Amino acid sequence: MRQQLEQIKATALAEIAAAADAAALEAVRVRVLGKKGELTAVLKQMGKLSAEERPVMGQIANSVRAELEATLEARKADLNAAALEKQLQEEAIDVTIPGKKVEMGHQHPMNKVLQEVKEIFIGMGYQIVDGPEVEEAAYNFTRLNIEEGHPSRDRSDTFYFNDDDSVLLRTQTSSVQIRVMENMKPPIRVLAPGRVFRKDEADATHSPMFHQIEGLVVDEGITMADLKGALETLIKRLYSEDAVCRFRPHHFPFTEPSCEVDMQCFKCGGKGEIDGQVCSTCHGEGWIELLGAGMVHPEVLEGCGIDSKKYSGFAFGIGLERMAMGRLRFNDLRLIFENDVRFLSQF
Ligand code: 2NL
Repeated sequence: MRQQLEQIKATALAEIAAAADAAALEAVRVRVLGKKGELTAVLKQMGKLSAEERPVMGQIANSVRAELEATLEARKADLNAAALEKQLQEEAIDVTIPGKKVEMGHQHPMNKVLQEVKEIFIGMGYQIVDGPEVEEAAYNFTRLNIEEGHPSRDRSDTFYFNDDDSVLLRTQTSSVQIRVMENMKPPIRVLAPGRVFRKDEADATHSPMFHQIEGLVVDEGITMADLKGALETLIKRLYSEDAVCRFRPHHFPFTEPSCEVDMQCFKCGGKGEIDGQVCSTCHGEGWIELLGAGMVHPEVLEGCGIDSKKYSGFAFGIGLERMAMGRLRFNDLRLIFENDVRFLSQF
């Protein structure tokens, strides 16, 4: 029996030393020390021993059990420590490696110009308003005095949603101002920036979607002088205090009288040529067209429930892309929509 115990101990110790992980250790423990284990099986035979041998064997068996238990614990601790060490090695972070650079973005150049224009008008007491891009023809055309059959209503120029041409993608943000006049009482001072849509082929100066900024002022005693003052302020603040403006007669159905506003060409100084060459910025005109404007037509006012004998107003419409091209000095509209970072990052 003593030999049996020595044999069990020697085999178990060798297996414990060879165990590669906690599961292998547990298997040894169960096989040797478990309820149905080898050591228990030997102890069950103690009954066959003489009264003198029994306590001696009992003592040997207990010391084998104690030694195996202690060795198992020690080996388990060693394996845990080794596993932790391995994990720490594998998950080590080199805090000295330089970080990945995050490129900082910035506002789109057109948004910058929009922001500048908004701030100039907010400074003159205007309120920023907006409205739907999907609009009724009534608001986009009819109530602006644009009658049935007017070329701008043509299906080749405007995106319609239905067969009776009553719902469309707005072609100008004037529709927003009609809604403002319906809902607000004078004095009115609003600026309506937003996207507008026209069936244009995209080229250097056209896009089927572009941005417009329209303005509207309605109060008692508003005259063309107020219109000129507001627009000259815009142009001088946006471009330069030295900018020279020209107000040229024009026609719009929704304003009377109407005008277009030009700025003297900053490149050639209004001469139309540089060293005998036609100026590439104004194409020899000496002037750059910036926007359209006029005194709100009395019938447009009346159509919104505003007494045209008591009140008058002026309105204007600016193409934001064109304004941005002049302000930031580039000459192809498509650059605005392509979003090529090589272009955008210059501003
Ligand atoms: C342009 C310039 C313009 C207006 C827009 C307007 C709005 C209302 C009443 C009267 Cl609610 N006018 N807007 C006025 C003049 C010019 O836009 O070149 N448009 C084609």
